[in-house]
Amino acid sequence: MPATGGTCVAPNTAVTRTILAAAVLVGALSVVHVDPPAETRVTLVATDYAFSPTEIHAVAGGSLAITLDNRGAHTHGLRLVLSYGEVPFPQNVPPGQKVTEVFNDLGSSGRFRFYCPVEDDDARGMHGTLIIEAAKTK
Ligand SMILES: [Cu+2]
Repeated sequence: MPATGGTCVAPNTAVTRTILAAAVLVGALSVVHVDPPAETRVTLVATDYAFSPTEIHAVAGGSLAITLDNRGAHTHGLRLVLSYGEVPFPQNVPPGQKVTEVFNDLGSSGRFRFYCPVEDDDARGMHGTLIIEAAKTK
């Protein structure tokens, strides 16, 4: 009974394919897609005695590349206050110079601050808000 067998096999195969397709689809939908870590680049201009911009946004789990561009007449530096503590810019920047550093551990999301640790520059106005946003999922 090859003809009957053939007609029996074909629907079964189709049903199997449908079940497999549905399983694959369900599997695909249940996977949480996470974007690769975001890299944020910002140029922070330092003058005597302010930073511009005064607000920096970055993404938790990503990296933050900061170019500190000192256009003031005095040496300036930078410290980031993050969820786990303060992280210094590795060097102070002399007047007229630019230095870029990359911060790879931004800690948890939240609203933090950054400031210039040189003398009393923070009190003179050299500070800003650092917003670490939660990594996006979709
Ligand atoms: Cu300063």
